Amino acid sequence: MRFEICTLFPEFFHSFFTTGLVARAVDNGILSYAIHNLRLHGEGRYRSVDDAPFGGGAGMLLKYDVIRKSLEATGERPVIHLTPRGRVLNTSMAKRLASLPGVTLLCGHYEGIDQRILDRAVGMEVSIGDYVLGGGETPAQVLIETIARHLPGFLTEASLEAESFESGLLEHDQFTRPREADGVPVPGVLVEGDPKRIAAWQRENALWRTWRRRPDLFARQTLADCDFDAIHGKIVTHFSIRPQETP
Ligand code: 6GU
Repeated sequence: MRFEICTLFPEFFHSFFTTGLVARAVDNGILSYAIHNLRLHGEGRYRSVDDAPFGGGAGMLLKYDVIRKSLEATGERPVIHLTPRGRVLNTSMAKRLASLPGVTLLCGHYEGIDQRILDRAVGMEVSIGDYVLGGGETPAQVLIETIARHLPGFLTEASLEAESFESGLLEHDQFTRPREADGVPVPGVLVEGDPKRIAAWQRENALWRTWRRRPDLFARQTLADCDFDAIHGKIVTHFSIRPQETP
C-alpha cells in the first residue's frame, strides 16, 4: 500500500519510516511512501503557506492554492485530512482503508485549512481521538501504523488475532521470567502449563480488565454464559466493596 504524505514537517516522518516493523514493511515492499513538503508550494519571497481567516479569529489557515498544488503533485488517490473534526479512527476503519492500493494523507496545521479545498479535494476526515494536537503529523503516523497492521505480511496472523480489539476485548495480563519479582509470583495457572486452564485464565482476565476499564467495549460484546460466570464473582465483590468506599 502506498502513502503520499503532504506536510509542513517532512523530517517528522524520517524515524517513523526507518524504525521497527514499519521499516521492515518498507523493505519488504508491503508499504511504500512519498513525503511532499507543502512549503514547496508556498507563495512569494518567503514561500508563505498560511494567511489570516476571514471573519477574524485566532491563528492562521493553510491557503487553498498551497494545498491544491501539493495534492495535484501526489496523483489520483483518495485524500484523507487528519483533523480533530474527523471521524474517530477505529479498527474497522483501518481494515477498510487497508484494502485500498494507496491514500494521500494531508496533515493540517495552524488553526486549519481553507474549507473550499477540503470540499473540493478531500474524501475523508479522520481524527485519532477527542483531544487537540498541534498538527496532523502524529495522527498520520498513528493512522499509517494502524492500517499497516492489517496489510498482509506486516504481522503474523496469530499476533494480529491476539490483539486487543480484534476480539473486542482488551488483552489479558502477561508475565515473563523471573517466576517471582519482588515477592510477587507469576499466577500459578500460567506456570503449571495446562493449556485449557491457561486459556480459561486468559479469557477471564481479559473479560475482567475490559469490564473494569472499558465498560463501553464490554457492553458491545455478545458473550457466552460461561463468560459472565467467569467474572461474576469479581463483579459481586466489586459492588459489595464500593458502598463502604464512598461515605
Ligand atoms: Cl487528526 N489532528 C490534530 N491536530 N489533532 C488531533 C487529531 C488530528 N486527532 C486528535 N487530535
